[in-house]
Amino acid sequence: MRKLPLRHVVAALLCAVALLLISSPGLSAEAKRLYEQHCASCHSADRLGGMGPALLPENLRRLRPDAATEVIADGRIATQMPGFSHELDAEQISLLVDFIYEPLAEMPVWGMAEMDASRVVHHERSELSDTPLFDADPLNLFIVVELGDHHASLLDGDSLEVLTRFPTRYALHGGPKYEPDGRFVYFASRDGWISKFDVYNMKTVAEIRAGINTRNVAVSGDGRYLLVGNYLPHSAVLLDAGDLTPLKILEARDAEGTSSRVSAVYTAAPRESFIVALRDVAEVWEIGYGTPGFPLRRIELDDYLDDFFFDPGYRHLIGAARNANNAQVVNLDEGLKVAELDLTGLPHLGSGISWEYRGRPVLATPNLREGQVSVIDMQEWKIIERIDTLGPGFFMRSHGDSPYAWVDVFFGPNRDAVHIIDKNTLEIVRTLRPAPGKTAAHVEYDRHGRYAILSIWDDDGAIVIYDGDTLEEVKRIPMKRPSGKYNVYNKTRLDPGTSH
Ligand code: DHE
Repeated sequence: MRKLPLRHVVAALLCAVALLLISSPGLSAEAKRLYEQHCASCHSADRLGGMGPALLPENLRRLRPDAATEVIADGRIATQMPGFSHELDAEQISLLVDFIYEPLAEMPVWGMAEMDASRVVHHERSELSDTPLFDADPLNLFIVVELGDHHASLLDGDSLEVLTRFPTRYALHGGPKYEPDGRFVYFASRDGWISKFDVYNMKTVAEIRAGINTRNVAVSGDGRYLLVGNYLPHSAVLLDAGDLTPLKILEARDAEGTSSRVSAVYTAAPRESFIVALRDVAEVWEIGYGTPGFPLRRIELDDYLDDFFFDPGYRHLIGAARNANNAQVVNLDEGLKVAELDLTGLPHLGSGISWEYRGRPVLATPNLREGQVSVIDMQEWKIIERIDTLGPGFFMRSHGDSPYAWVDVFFGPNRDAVHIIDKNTLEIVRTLRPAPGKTAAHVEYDRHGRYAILSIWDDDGAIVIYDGDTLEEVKRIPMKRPSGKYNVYNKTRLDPGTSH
């Protein structure tokens, strides 16, 4: 037998000792204990996701372990993930990193049978009135999501009174989506529940759990179908909007079979299609809902795209990867990249808005890493202005009939400030601090552009209603960590000042 050199024997022994140490029950028990203490409340005890995403190797492919170490130590920009370096030392963080990259002994299954079994119809259509139970313009209502105690309020956009307040599933995310006439609205929770709420009758009428860890829901332009995007399983699920029956599971895989989280689903009503954004493969999908069989078209991209904006006609998609220094403009008809934009501040394109500036359509987006709003000419696809703000922003809003655009300063010491930009001069004309010390965020206009409503994003928070012309406060309604608010008319008529 060939003799091994001594240094190889020593190295092999050291490796064996290291492996023993890593897999020793003491260390994994400690990792489990740390996970339960610091991570489970948001990511759930089984690592399948809750308020935070699922922490499994299948879902962490784009995050290298050294980057995961940094995230645990310092937190993650634009998410609720805080840093733990003041509570955990390097060894404890490293144990946690090993723990989250460990495969689960058994991956949970969430297929047709599980979805079907979860589906509940609370009220049959025959039990519901076709006339609203309130006296208000049904197109000027708002849903206001209150994350603080998992409720939503139905607000009359004319009288500025709350018509009803009702419980929602735990941790909603993404905008609730209205069917075209605004009567029914669909909510998605991060743990997979899709709820259908009848605005006229002010009742939740049906629910289904369409995934384990879900991103958002989209409603087809004809109101007949819903598409749900999931991080876990790696799928998009098509539902019948009527009673939420699951119709089809689209497994998220590229042409080579590599599976991917679905980062979000969108409706492109003028194209009669859904657009599916994939997180782990460089593809975007278009699924026709107006054609039998829901045909899938793959558009191959140069890079992963994490965040999207669509031009008003849905001819172009503007997307940015979280780790890139630019954004890509993709012509959806041709399936080709037509331009690149030099956006270094981590644009939050999902919150972008558009308007006509000096005869040209422009897109404006806040940035999550830099205190700057980028204004982009959508004919030539170039940046025409960078408006400095007091810090990185999350949400930007306007209204087709308003001369102003609002942008929050969601991060940093000035998170209680919100800027108002004149859309004709691109200058900040007013900075408001509606509740000093508390985050002010996410503005939405009423149907007519008469009022702009802002959230004080705090458990002891409020919505603050401003006059759209004078910018003076009109009313304040206490609410529990109100996040987004969604006006029926603006959302269903695709007002260019809001997201859809
Ligand atoms: Fe969101 C919308 C992705 C963190 C509040 N968010 C969206 C959409 C996407 C997205 C793709 C558009 C889908 C839609 O509306 O149907 N959000 C992400 C992330 O990837 C990110 C950074 C990490 C994550 O945790 O998933 C993230 N988002 C947050 C938050 O931490 C926020 C502030 C609080 C929360 O709810 O968890 C938050 N996101 C929102 C809101 C909208 C949203 C209020 C809807 C905006 C609108 O007006 O339409």
